Amino acid sequence: MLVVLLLGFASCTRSTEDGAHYGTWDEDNSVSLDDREFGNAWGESGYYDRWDANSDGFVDATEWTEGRGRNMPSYTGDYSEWDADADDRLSEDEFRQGIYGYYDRDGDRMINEEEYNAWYSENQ
Ligand SMILES: [Ca+2]
Ligand SMILES: [Ca+2]
Ligand SMILES: [Ca+2]
Ligand SMILES: [Ca+2]
Repeated sequence: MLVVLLLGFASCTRSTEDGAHYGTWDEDNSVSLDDREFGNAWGESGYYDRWDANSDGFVDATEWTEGRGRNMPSYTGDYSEWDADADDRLSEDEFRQGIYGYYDRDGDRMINEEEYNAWYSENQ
């Protein structure tokens, strides 16, 4: 399993060398993405729009379940954990916090390049 992960990471690193990726989003050159920088990164890639299938500006539980199966099948958390105000829909802000929490694998509240590449490889 570790070998597979390493190979995946290596190929991902190669494939992103020619594109505008991690360095572009790290606006303050801190070598990590805070939640705002990370939100900009996937905002411009149309990531949220893909989750919000009916384009009403919110990700409801059905859309979330579909998105989870498509983009992060290994995720084991629950929709209610993302829906901070419990109105049964995720605003873009709630969604960003949820995604951010998922991809911040070491829990330091920053997305480093390795964590970013994990998101990128699962979502392009
Ligand atoms: Ca930064
Ligand atoms: Ca929607
Ligand atoms: Ca909500
Ligand atoms: Ca982190």
